[in-house]
Amino acid sequence: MNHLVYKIYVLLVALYFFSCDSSTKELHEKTTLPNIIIIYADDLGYGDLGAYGATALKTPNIDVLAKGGVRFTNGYASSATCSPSRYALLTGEYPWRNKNAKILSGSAPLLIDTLQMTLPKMLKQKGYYTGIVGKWHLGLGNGHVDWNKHITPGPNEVGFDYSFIMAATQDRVPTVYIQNGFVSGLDPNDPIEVNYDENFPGEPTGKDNPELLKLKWHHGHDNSIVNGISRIGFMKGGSSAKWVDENMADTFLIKAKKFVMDHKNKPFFLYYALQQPHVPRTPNARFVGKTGMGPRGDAIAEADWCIGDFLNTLKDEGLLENTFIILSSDNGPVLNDGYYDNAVEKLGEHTPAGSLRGGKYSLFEAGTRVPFITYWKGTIEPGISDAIVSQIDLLASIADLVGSQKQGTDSQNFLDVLMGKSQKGRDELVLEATTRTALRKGDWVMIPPNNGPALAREVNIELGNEPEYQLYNLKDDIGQQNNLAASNPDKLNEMIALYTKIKGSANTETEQLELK
Ligand code: NG6
Ligand code: CA
Repeated sequence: MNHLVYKIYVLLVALYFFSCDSSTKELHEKTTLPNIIIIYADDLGYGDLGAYGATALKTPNIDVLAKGGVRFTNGYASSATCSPSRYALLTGEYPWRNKNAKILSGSAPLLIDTLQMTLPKMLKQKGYYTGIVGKWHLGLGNGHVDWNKHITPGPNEVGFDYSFIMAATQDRVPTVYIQNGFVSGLDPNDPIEVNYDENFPGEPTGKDNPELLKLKWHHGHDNSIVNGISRIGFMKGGSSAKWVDENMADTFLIKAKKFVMDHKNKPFFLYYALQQPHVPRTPNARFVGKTGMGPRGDAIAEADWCIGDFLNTLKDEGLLENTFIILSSDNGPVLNDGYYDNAVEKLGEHTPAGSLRGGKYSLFEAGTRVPFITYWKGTIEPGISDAIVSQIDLLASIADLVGSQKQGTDSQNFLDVLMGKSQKGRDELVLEATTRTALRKGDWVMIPPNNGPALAREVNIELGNEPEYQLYNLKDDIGQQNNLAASNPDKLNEMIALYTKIKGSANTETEQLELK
């Protein structure tokens, strides 16, 4: 259906059913607003998918989405790490505006203000049933969480009707699922305690008890041991509630499918936040050895299978024609992120970042430029778009789709671009990596001087830090090899002026220090 006509139709019907009795309302809800699903991977790189050029690694199910929808070649996460990206995805605000938007510990307080506008809140106001299944990593509670009681505020207080989450990351305690604010499967006689400063007396750790480990830590990750894997942070108790890493993908998939089945008769929004291929990479036995690339490749194969199975549910239920799906990743790829899992050794010819420079944590392109696919059977025409799109714009764009005026601070409406109707994406975008920022405008990227290390040694990723300004033209130099700052002062000054105008006084303390 023509997009504009569709929107007018949605608006008229929405106006109509607000004046109807509840049974008429229900009837119309079924045929009006589309379901919306965000499928969000963790640390999946620009080059990790078949649809984005991978050949050694096969991702047939995600490729179906890419081939049947719009595959964006210039799609961005808002940060090169998880929590800031997810913050921006849900709030439409640049993470560098919030000084606490950094990689959060498992006991960090909720990062989103409960008064802030969020994507699920906006959709809820429009009558959607909203849910999150998977990785949260946006903090919980007010700083002193008792994991044995109602854990609040959390996702349910910022717009989600339903939540089934892991609190932070697979490598951080507490290693339990939390459903609607309560630890799932917890035995009250075996209470959970979490501490990020010190261990509980007598509890084994990866550092002191390497003989108990089935997966050895490489850097960090030497605290409490759960399921033979040592984590970040200390945890005690909660035995019956602890997750089994190898079953995590299936657990999230089952919950995501159940969410769809339970709410298929009215508009729903699902944020399906897969944990793969973040460390520790623990594919189920069904996928072990499938790619020859070790756990990282196998975890991506597993994620791809999960997405295929999930899409089959939508198909079987006849929902694909009425569901807008967005697939992306929270940041770029990393190989050794703290465990000896052969990600480097077994990589072979595969290039997780494609032809981009850097990776997770980096201000270079591979930090934030990620797979970005939109799919809506029968509504979005298949194609490839080179328009610059950012996850930060999903709030304003989806608001437009459902007829809401709500917006986040930095979120702009690019609905037509997401629908493949226009190629005119963002003019400019601030890129972020652990509070350092850069500017992309058109084909150009400017990275301000930064005295931080050029290379993150342990993960072996170039961070984009240089004591001098960097200026790259991505059209000719996608791998960011030729710094044109000295040879093109006019462009450099134009970029600096725009960057300063956008960032204003919001420069973070870290950056000011590093720029001094
Ligand atoms: C880092 C962890 C890394 C990963 C990252 C968060 C160490 C040494 N490294 O601090 O393993 O957990 O945080 O990743 O602890 S993210 O994708 O959730 O941002
Ligand atoms: Ca991540």
